[in-house]
Amino acid sequence: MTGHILALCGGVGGAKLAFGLARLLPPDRLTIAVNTGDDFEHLGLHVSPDIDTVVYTLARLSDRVRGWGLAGETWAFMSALGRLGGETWFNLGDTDLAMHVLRTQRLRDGETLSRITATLGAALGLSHAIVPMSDQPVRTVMDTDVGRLPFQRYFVGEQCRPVVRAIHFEGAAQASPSDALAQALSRQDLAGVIICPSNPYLSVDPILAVPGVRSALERVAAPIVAVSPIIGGAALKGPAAKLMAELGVTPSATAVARHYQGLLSGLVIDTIDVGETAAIADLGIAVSATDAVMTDDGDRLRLAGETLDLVRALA
Ligand code: FO1
Repeated sequence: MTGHILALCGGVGGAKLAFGLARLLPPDRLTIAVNTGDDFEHLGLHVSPDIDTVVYTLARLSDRVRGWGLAGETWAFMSALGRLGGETWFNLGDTDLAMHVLRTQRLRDGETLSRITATLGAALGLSHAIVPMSDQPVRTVMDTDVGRLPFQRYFVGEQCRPVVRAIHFEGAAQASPSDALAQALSRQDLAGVIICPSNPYLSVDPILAVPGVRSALERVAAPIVAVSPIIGGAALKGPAAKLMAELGVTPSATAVARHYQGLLSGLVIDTIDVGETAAIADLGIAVSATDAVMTDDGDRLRLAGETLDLVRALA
């Protein structure tokens, strides 16, 4: 297959597939557009969790157990912060701090998040394009049974315990896609779009909420293929299944297919969900069933390869 691939990506699960895609495709054939709805200001620092998870994962620096942050991290800053009575509900590791301090300083100097992400990625040896969905602030906010919560307060502070009634992407209406995302969407040689196995509601919907993204995807002639983050009715990590149930949706691969209906031409599901093939096919979406759990680098490469195979088959 020739041509360019655009991957839409959130944090941990998405980053694993992005790692596989980056191993299989040269830098000039892949753009990884990342959710920034989880971004927030904390202790005066600009935190971009999903961008950092993708950058650290591709640079092979991420903590494989936590999924976020750096391997071998130390937490002296957090201890000192706690001793002084500072906020300790959100953890910034000692080495991870460098990323946040530099990003914050450069944003204050007027650089775009796109440019900062490119230069910090390059400093870590990355040559693939990891780009924010937008250079304007979009903030995910949760309406819950305990009130309105900014995303990280819900996710980390409250450990996703509150019951979610609705999700908002503040600022989305005023935002525009980053230049690199807009360019990828309008490339003549776009061979496919891959929606990584990230939370559809929390990680992919913010990208689709940026004006122009969904409509551009609807016009894309190339196949759009998603990898289901729901396996056997559960999410491997994170609150996707709990959230779907709270929003009145039974968590399943079929529900993921329905969520993206109108965009998708193909869905990669786990073999455990193969019984859902007919229901998904009824939505006009082609199905490829495989082992969709990514435990090691081999799994990441295999699943990325199988996803590209489905893109190729649907072209
Ligand atoms: N997740 C946690 O569960 N607890 C944390 O204290 C935490 C800190 C943190 C710091 C930097 C960063 O880039 C990510 C961090 N995350 C933490 C992960 C983050 O909240 C989530 O992975 C995403 O926002 C959801 O995709």
